[in-house]
Amino acid sequence: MLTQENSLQGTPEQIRYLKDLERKVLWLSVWMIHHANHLRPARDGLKVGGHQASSASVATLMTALYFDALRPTDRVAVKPHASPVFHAIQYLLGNQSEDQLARFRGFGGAQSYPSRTKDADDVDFSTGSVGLGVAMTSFASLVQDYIRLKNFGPEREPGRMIAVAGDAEFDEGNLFEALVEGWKHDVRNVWWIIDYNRQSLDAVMVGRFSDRLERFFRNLDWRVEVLKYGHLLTAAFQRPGGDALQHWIDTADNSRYSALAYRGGAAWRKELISDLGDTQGIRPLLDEHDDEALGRLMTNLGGHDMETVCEAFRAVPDDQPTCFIAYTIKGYGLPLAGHKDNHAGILTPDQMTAFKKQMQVSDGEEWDQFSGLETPAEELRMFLDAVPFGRSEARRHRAPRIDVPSRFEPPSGDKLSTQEAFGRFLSDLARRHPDLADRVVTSSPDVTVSTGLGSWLNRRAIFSRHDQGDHFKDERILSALNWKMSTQGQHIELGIAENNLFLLLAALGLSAPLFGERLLPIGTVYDPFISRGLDAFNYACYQDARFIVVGTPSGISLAAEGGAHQSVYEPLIGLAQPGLTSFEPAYADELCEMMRWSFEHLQADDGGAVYLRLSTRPIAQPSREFTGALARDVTEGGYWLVSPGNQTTLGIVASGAVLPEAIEAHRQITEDEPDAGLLVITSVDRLYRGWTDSCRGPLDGPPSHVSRLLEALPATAGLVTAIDGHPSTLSWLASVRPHRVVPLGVDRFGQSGDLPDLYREYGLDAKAMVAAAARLLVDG
Ligand SMILES: Cc1ncc(C[n+]2csc(CCOP(=O)(O)OP(=O)(O)O)c2C)c(N)n1
Ligand SMILES: [Mg+2]
Repeated sequence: MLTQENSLQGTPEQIRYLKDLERKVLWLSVWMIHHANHLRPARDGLKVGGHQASSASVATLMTALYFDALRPTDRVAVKPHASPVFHAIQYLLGNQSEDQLARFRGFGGAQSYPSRTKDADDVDFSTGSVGLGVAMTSFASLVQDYIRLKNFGPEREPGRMIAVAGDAEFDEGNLFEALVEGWKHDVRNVWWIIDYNRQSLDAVMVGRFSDRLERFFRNLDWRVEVLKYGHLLTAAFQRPGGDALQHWIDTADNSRYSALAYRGGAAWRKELISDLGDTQGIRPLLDEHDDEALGRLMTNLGGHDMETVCEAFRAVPDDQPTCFIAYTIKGYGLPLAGHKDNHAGILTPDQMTAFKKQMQVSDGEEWDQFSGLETPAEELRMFLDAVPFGRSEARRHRAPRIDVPSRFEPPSGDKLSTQEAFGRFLSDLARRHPDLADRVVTSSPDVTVSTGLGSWLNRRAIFSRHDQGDHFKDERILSALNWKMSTQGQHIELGIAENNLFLLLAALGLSAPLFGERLLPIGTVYDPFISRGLDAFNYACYQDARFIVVGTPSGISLAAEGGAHQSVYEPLIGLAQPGLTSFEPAYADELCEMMRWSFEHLQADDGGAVYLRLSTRPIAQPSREFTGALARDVTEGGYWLVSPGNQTTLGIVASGAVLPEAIEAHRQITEDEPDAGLLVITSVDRLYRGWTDSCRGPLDGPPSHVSRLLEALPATAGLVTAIDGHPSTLSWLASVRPHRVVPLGVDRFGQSGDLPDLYREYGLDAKAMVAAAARLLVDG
C-alpha cells in the first residue's frame, strides 16, 4: 500500500520513469545545441550558445511538470532559454519531429525561443523578452475566469496558467506590475515556478534574494513553496554534524557555492575539511562518499530532486496562486555547472564525447527516444501514453465567428472628435447590436473615462470576479458614471501600467485558441504612453493576439496638455509593427467603417491586431452618403476628398486631426490652382503594405491602392503631406510615382498652447501648407 507520502511524491516506479525521462530530456536538449554547432554548423559561422546551461537548470522541473503535474487544460510559459527542454519534451510526447530538433535554431526548424506562431509543437505562450511570458500567465488566468464567469461555451475545468521562470526575470519591473494587478483582480490558478539558479546572463547574482521574493509573494497572498534541498541533503542534515553542514551551505557565498559546483567532488572535500573538519560527524560523512558521490550530495538542491519537485507540485491543494522557488544550479549535470560564464557556454567536442558516454548513448542513436535508459523502451512508452498532458485532445481551439453587420450607423453631430465618435460608437453598439457587444471586452490603465469609454461603461459595467455594488450610487451621490462591478461586467479596469494593458490584450486576444471562446478586446491608452508598453505590445502582436488598441488623445492636437502628453512617432509604430494594422480617421463615418473592418479582421484566419489613433479635436463632419466605394477606400487607406483635375500641379494629402487645416489650405490654393486635389489618408499602414506587396508581386499584377490614387495626378505634380505626427510617416509617398513630396508634421517635442498657436509653431496650419505648396511650385 502507498503511504500518504508516497502517493504525494509518486510511486517509486513513477519516480524511476520520471528520472529516466529527465535524463533523456537533458540529453536531447544538450545534443540539439551541440548538433546545431558542430554537425549542422551555421553557414554564417555563428555559434549557438545560451541554451545548454539554462536548459540543464530546469530539466528536472520541466520533466516533473509535463510528465506528472500538467493536465490538458493547463497552459505554460517556458523561460526563453529552456526552449530545447520544451522541444525535447514535446518530442518524447510525439508532438515534435526529429527533423525540427535537428534544425533547432535553423531556418524552418524548432525556434530558439518558444514561439506560438513559428513552432510546430503547440507552444502556449511565446517567450523571449524576459519577464513578459511570466506575467502573461496571470492575465491569461483572468481571461479564463472572465469567460468562465460569463458562462460562454461549455463548462470546462479551469486550467492552471504556469510560468517556468528564470530568477533574473524578477529584475524586470513588469513582473511586479503584473503581480500587483493580479492581486487586485484576485487571480486564481497561477503557478510561477522559479528556476532559482542565482545566475543570469552576465554573472552570478547577489544571494539572499530568495527570502525577499518569498516575502513579496506572501504579501500578495500567494502560497510560496521553497524547494531548497533534495532528499539526499535532507537526509545528511539529520546525521551527526548535519546542522553544521546545513549552516555551512546556507551561509556560503553564492559565488563560492557556484564555483565549487563547477569544480566538483575533490574541491568540495577540500573546502569542507578545511571549514568543518573538526565538526563531529563530518569526516565519516565525507569518507562514505567518493568524489563523484560527494559532488552529487552537495549539489542535491530541491530543483534537481525529482521526489521533492513532484511532491511539491502534487501537494498544491487549491487554486491559490502558488510560487515555487526551486533552488537549482545552472548547467547542472554538465561540465558547465556553476561556472559564472556558462550562459553562452557550449560543451566542447571532447566534453560531448564524455557526456554521451555518461548518458550511455551510442553513435547513431542520438535522436533515439529511449536509448541508454534503465527502463525498457516499451515500459516508458506505456508510461508516456498515459501521461495526462499527453492525452490531451486538440489544445488549440477554433471558436465560431461572431457576426458583424455590414455597416454601422455613425453617431450624429455636426462637429465631433474621433474620440467622441469612438465612445458613442461603442455605446450605440451596446444598444443596437447586443450579441456582438456581448463579446466585446474593454480595458484601460486608469484612463477609461478620459479615453471616451464612459458611456460604454454605463451600459456594460465593470468586470470583477466578485460582485460589488457602486457605493456612490447606493448613497445617491450624483455621478455620471456607473462603477458597479460584477462577473457580468465587460470592462476590465487596470491600474496605471501600460505593460499590463498590452499583456491583458495579448491574453484576451488569444482567448479563442487558448480557451475556445472568441472575445473582441478593445484597449484604450493615451497615445504617447503606447511607448511605455511597447515591448509588451510587440509581444502581443508576435503571438498573433487579436485586439484593438485605441491611442487617444494623440499628437499636438491635444494642445493645452503640452509636450509630455503629445505623441510624435506613434504613427511610425503603427506603420512598422508586424501583426498590426493601423488607422487614423478624421471623421466619425470613417471610424465606424474602421471598427467594422477591425471586428472582421480580428476574426479572420490571416487577420491580426488593430491600432486606431484618435484625437480629442472636434471637427466639422461632412454631410455625405457613405457609399460602398467610399467604405472600401477608407479601409484600403485613403480617398480623394476633392479629386484633382488632370492639369494640376498639386495634391494636398492629410491624415487625421489636421484635415480642417488641409481643407482650408486647399481652398486657398484652388484660387490659383483650381485643379488641385485633396487626398485623405485613413491608413498609411494599409497603403504602404498594399504598395510594397505589389512591388514584390508580378510585374503585370494589379496596381496598389495608393498607386491608383496617385495615378490621378500628372507626373509633374507635387504633394504636400500633413500629419500630426512625424512627417516621415507620409514622406514615402514620393516613391510610389514620380511626385515630389514636402512632408509636414511634428519632429520636435510639443508644448502647451492652443491649437492655432501650436499648428503655427510646428508648421501644420493652413499657412504652412500653402507655403509648402508654393515651394513645390517654385522648385518645380
Ligand atoms: C527583455 C530582455 N532583455 C535581455 C534579454 C537577454 N537575456 C536573455 S536570458 C537573460 C538572463 C536570463 O537569466 P535567467 O532568467 O536567470 O535565466 P537563466 O539564464 O538562469 O536560465 C538575458 C539578460 C532578453 N532575452 N530579454
Ligand atoms: Mg537564472
